Amino acid sequence: MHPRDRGVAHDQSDAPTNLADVVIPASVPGCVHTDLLAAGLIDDPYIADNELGLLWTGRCDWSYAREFSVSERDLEHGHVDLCFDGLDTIATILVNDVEVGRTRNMHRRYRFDIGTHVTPGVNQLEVRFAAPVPHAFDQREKLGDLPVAGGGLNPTSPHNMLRKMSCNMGWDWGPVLPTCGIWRSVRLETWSKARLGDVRPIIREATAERAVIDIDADIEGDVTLLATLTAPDGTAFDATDRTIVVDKPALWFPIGYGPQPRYELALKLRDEDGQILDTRGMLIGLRSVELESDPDTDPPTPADDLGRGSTMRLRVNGEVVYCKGADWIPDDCFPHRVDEQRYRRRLEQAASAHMNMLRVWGGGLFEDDAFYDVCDELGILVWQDFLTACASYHEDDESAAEMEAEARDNVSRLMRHPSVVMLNGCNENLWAYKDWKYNGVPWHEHIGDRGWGLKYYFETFPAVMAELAPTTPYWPASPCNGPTLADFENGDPNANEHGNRHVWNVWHGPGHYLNYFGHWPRFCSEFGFHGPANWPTLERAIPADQRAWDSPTMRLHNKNSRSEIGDGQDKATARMADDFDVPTDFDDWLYLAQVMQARALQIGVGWFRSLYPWNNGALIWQLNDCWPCSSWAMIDGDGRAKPILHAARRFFAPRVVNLGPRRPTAIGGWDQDPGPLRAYLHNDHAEAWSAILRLRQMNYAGQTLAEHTQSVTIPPRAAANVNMPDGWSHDPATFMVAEAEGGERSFWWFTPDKHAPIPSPAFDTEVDGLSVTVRAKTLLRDVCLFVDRLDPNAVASDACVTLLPGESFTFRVDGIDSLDIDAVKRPPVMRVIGDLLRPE
Ligand code: BMA
Repeated sequence: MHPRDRGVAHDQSDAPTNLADVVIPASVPGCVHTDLLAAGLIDDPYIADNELGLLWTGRCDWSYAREFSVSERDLEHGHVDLCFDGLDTIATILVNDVEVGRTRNMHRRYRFDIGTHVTPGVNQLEVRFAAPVPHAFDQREKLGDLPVAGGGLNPTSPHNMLRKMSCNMGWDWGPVLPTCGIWRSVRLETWSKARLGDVRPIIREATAERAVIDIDADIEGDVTLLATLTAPDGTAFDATDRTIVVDKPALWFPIGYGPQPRYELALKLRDEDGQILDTRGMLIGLRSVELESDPDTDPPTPADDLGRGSTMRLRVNGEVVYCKGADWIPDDCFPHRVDEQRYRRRLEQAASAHMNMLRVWGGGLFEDDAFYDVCDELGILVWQDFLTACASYHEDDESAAEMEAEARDNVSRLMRHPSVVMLNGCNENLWAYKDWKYNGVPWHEHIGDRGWGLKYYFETFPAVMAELAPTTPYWPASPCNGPTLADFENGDPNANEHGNRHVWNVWHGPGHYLNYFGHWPRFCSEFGFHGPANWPTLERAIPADQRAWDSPTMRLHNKNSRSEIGDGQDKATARMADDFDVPTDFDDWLYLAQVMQARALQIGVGWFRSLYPWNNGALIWQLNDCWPCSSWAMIDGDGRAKPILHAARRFFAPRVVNLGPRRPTAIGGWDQDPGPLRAYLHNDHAEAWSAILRLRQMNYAGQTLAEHTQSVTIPPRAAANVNMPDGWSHDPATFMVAEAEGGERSFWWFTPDKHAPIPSPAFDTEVDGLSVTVRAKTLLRDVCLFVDRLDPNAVASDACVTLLPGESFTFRVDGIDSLDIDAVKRPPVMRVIGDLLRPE
């Protein structure tokens, strides 16, 4: 359908009176916010404090209407289906004023046969949406309150009471913008004898020798399904009895493990007269995938014995994949604005930082196919959550039927993608049941003997998977200590030794980033550290008089929940004070806050990789943002890479060296000695790594005080470690460097910058076209080149680069025609930590 005719109107009080009963042109796909914005009737909710003036939008009923035409020929088909790919959320559909259906789930596709309600010529369609927010409260009234969390500084909303993107009601990184509208496409489909619905290629086997694919499909009508699979080289394989066997298949691999060939699956429905009645084509990839959760037999780590537990690791085509990546949230509060190009841009940013996995988080969406198509193409593995997050859910018949229908619909739609390697029952719901409080009362006490969602994670979802995607792994929760109900009942869902963990004990806990060394997860699917958005993003969203870290508008654009330290801005500033004297200047604050984020995740990821093969995954919370704000995101709300994304390119690189303690040690702060140190090498590469490892103790003047070199050979996809020599002091006036010839390098600092004898920075800068070379004469820490200060579209190739005296580094700049040489050499473009320390 196309936007036309009567468009959107709202009919409820509580909204600005000048908008009562007005008719507004609507876009489909779209939502009321973006239509109101396009009509100039509201201010952009992402700017300043406009969000606060728009809460009424979620409390109004809205109606979409238009005319559409149907021909005699359409009607001859017998079936005239009105197909909605997404209705947000509580909708009544009327055709020529006759109700043809009701929906209450944003996450499902709907199809209504309206053949008997239409006539040749012009017909009327109306979709009436009931206000989502009152509906959620009404449901709570009707079904009873169940614990819910996640909203951060936003008011707590019962987002668990309706099947709508949870974060839409406000999250601890996102505003309260409850949308309403026809958010995905809508069309008329006419057919007579047969129709091909979803097609599910089930990869029964995929080895270098052969692949066996069963074609499962939803078919209406008495017809034969014909299937042909065409290899990238053009060889075609026909199905026999819906099974296709491919000899010597070109297997699909995650990025860093092999290529991503895709096969074209062509499907046809043929009737007994040989007539083709429906066709479909899709790209698939041939790979096997297993999620291993096995008890340890031997201490599986090169570090000291961490005890026994059970693995959590993913095998693709028989090989364990070390999962490096981040958690994905909806890229916009108005998700219909995220098109293929924007997905591609974001996913390429992830791939550029060597990420091979994204977890699509359960408080968001089952994304559009375009998202998974690009993941297929790039080799990014997708861990897809079922959409439940930080809450408990009713299990009454109606709620359960809705949850099952949603699961079926989306598993059926997404399972064909080779990138989709696992589905996961929920986000934090098992953990919350055991460990969290709701209004001061433990969740399990509040819930009592009522259903709260366990049935979905351990019965409904696995049953749907077994039926529709039997070869795609399923896991009950993130975090979760094992695949069975008994694991949940008898264990700690967020354990180091079993399954996957969320390490929130650092940011939401004691805070100092050195605390990451106190955790030893088998697979860490969430851990993160705040950083503000980049300057042009803030410049767009924060009015000039609010550009201070503690201004009301900066605080409004940081939804992190309040703790004893204060809100998210206070927390970021307290963390900054771990390493620096907190500056008063906003530019300085932004730079240091972004550096803190990059440093923290360098430590966190570096440590988890040091624990390989005990640890098999590090997913950072969170890759992206949905609006301009301060959050844990690596890419800000306007799509700009924060320095952390560049740091990630180094700490997620296939080969890394990391310094750390010899075993997990909770290091509370700089005043605590880490104990004996060790250099850990992780070779996440198909080739063996032979390197000369150079260990040094240096002073801040750049002199080497002690040195040790040693050759190491690490087999493919393996790890090794070398102890720092005994007898090297932990003198705070010194630091340690461990490096291999490939440029892999790690530093260990014994004291924060604010106390370290960091010399006043001395360096030369050479600008050659769009290349900027920095030659260090002194130690330079965390050099950044914020070229987006010169042009909002300009980007530099790296950030947070640390150089020893005598070393140089070249930044390449893109997105700008030429560089202003003088401006490039000084703040706020060129930033070096030493500039911000007190002159001695
Ligand atoms: C976890 C996530 C999100 C949240 C994040 C930061 O709870 O699953 O709900 O945004 O931590 O607090």
